[in-house]
Amino acid sequence: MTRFTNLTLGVLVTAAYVTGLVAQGTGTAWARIPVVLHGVTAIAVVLLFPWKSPVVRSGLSRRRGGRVWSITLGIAIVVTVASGLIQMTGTARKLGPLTTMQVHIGFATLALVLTGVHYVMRPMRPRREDLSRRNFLRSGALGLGAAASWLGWEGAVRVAGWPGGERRFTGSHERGSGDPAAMPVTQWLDDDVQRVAPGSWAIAAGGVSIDEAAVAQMQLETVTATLDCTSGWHSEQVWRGVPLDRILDVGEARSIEVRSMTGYSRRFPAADAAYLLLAFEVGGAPLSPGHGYPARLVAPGRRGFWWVKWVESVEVSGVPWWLQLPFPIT
Ligand SMILES: Nc1nc2c(c(=O)[nH]1)N[C@H]1C(S)=C(S)[C@@H](COP(=O)(O)O)O[C@H]1N2
Ligand SMILES: [Mo]
Repeated sequence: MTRFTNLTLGVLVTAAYVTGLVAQGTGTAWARIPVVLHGVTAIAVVLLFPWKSPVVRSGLSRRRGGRVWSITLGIAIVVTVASGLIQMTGTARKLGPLTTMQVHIGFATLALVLTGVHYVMRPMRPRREDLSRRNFLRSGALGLGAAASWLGWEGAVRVAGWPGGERRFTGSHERGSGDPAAMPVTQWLDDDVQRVAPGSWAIAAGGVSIDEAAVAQMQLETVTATLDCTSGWHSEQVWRGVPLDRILDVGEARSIEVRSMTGYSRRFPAADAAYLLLAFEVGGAPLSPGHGYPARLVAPGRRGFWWVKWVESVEVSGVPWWLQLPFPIT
């Protein structure tokens, strides 16, 4: 059982991380699949603890190298699981100076790296016996137990009447829908809110410069769309702006690059031009500086990090949209 426990834990920690990443990258109803798998794989890690603890105890008494790493890994997993369970309840937005989700992602990343370190220090070669009938039955039992526990926790969140019972399919909590002033202002990593003076700006779009006067002449469209941030909240607002296919000649282009004054940028499939809105207003008023004045992208069905704020340029390009990192790094 020790070997099964160790191997399975390695697989589960990796699977929980990957499903978490996929969930964070998905903005449509499909997100429910990785979100559920994420919860079930993570709870399976918890269920294996009773089998892992004797291994841990004998390992610690042997005082071999790498103990500090192993202990740190244990702590990282406990904090990751605890912050994940708290995030599900919606009872604490913040744990100290960080949001619950930031704590969760930070410690999860630490746990993944330390799992790699642990494997290098205590390598295990896969063997044919690992695929035994017995191990399949064990995995099946673990999977069922984890699924039942996950349902139990989701049920408990509802019975307790915690705000987490109302989460969206991405797992995010609702904040300030219909009231832009109550919608959080969030940056991906290190951007600063830009304060742009009215009348002083112009947005480059396919060789044309769009300024305040040009926007006043445009026929704007109204789109109701939900911004769903990977930090764990979502907000539905009524946006007004111009679809990108009206200001760009997409022609044979493969992608559209939307760039911020801060240098932050994202690349979109050219085929999405009609559904992407360069928005100037939210809730019937111009965007606030925090929400992207003078213009921000509204990308329905995509997570918040695609909704570029303080847009400086919108340009077609021959580079395919997927030729970029799945998540921004600046
Ligand atoms: N230029 C720029 N645009 C950005 C970001 C950023 O850091 N810089 N953060 C993105 C992320 S992660 C989110 S969730 C939304 C947040 O939009 P809001 O502050 O209007 O709620 O903006 C997106 N647009
Ligand atoms: Mo975000």
